[in-house]
Amino acid sequence: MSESRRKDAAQNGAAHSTSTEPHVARPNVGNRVTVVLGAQWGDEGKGKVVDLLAQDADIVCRCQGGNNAGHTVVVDSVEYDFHLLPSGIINPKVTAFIGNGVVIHLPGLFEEAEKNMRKGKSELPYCLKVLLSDVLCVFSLGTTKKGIGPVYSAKAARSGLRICDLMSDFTQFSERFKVLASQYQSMYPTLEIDIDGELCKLKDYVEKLKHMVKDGVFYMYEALHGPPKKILVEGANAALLDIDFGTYPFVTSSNCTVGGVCTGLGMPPQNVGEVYGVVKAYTTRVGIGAFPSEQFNDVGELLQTRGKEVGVTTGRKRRCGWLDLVLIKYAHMINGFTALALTKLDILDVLPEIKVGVSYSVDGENIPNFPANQEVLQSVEVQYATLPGWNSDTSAIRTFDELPENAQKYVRYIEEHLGVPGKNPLLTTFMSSCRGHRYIWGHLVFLLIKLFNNSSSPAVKWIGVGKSRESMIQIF
Ligand code: 2SA
Ligand code: GDP
Ligand code: MG
Repeated sequence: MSESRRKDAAQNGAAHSTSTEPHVARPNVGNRVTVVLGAQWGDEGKGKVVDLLAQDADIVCRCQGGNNAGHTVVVDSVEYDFHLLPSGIINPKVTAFIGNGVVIHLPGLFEEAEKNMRKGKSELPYCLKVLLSDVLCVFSLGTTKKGIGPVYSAKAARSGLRICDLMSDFTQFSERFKVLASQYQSMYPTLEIDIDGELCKLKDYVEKLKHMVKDGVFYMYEALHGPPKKILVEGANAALLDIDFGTYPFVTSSNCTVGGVCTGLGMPPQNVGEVYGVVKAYTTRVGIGAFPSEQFNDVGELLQTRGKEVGVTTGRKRRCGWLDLVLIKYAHMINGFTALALTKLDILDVLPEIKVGVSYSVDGENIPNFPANQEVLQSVEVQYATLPGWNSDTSAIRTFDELPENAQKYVRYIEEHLGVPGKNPLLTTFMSSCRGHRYIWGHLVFLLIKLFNNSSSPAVKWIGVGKSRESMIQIF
């Protein structure tokens, strides 16, 4: 077992023996999963973070969304894009697990596996390592891009098609398929479905899927309660696209926040360990909907072109704006991030000054919360803090200490701003000043203070200054 795995196991063990609440016995929770979630409107660089964390992982899971997601991973200058397969699958030792919360387009799944196999130099049997639990499957509607909304609607209407049904009696599955097809045809009268043709194709998948399908709940239970394992969960889309907490109705159809991990994999909340929030150093949004810090000017242009902000799935240009800490704070309230990974800091290298959204006001009055109503959100005025830029190339930098002072300050500003009331300002300042140093005593002091500090402000653990996993700067 590697040192880090041993530490993980020890931490898990410690969690069941040292309760801080007297009289409340904590059960033996088993292994804990590390979760990676988008903290903005998606495309924060989750794929890269998952690939990095998956280096010594045993299992990498997807728990929600479908092939609307587009996660990029760059390894040895080869760019992979994952839509349904978890990004950590580049590690040949990892088992990819697609949970019940995911909606699957079967042809898309196999095409994606084959495409990435062709790109990779190795002969990774991607498909054979994929396990599907009772996921929903969807036939292409043709009219609605990836069909994510319709298939989740069918799930809620209890007429969805599940892999467990496809793998059982095919006659019964065919009946269910016909009911769903006729429901869709009554909703979309011009929709033509070749029922026999589609059923024939689906039947062919039964053979292909046979070795991959497992009971999801049982699989996860065994993984969580067996020997120590590093289990990663890759969130698709992001907090502000969450069906419940996002900028409704301009959201996706699943829970992209931490609750989606439990419902999408069939596991209890006490098995959730680290929750990484992935934060892009500025904000982007693809598609329509309110975007308070959007910049319709040279800054927006620069972020879009320098950041190559183009949708991985659809090729749409992403809208761009300043980092908005109001919405990151909101995402943190929901997800309880234990740490952050800050990506694309290098894109800000050329800006003389950088703005950060710190609060919203409506009709001149500051508001304490992130507005749920879209018209209100459209009308907010953002108050910005202006920080000095660093005007130098960070892309080759690999340690926090080597980052320009103003870049370090930008990172610390983000952490400090996400602090919650009740936080000790003296400790925060001291922690921040310790964080920049690599000296052992600095680390020890930092850890001790972290231990005794009640703050729920998540620390930035990783900073991205480039596309490859090597370009992630680790801050202890
Ligand atoms: P859907 O297709 O029903 O989930 O669309 C609903 C909204 O969710 C947004 N959405 C996304 N936003 C960012 N990234 C996504 N993945 C691709 C990427 C998107 C692309 O990596 O860039 O290529 O365009 C993604 N998927 C869904 C979507 O814009 C709608 O606002
Ligand atoms: P995801 O959906 O969150 O996985 O993100 P996407 O893959 O859709 O979009 C992120 C884009 O930014 C991809 O093209 C990544 O290769 C790229 N990227 C990620 N991190 C960095 C970084 O730190 N710097 C730069 N320049 N590009 C990055
Ligand atoms: Mg993406």
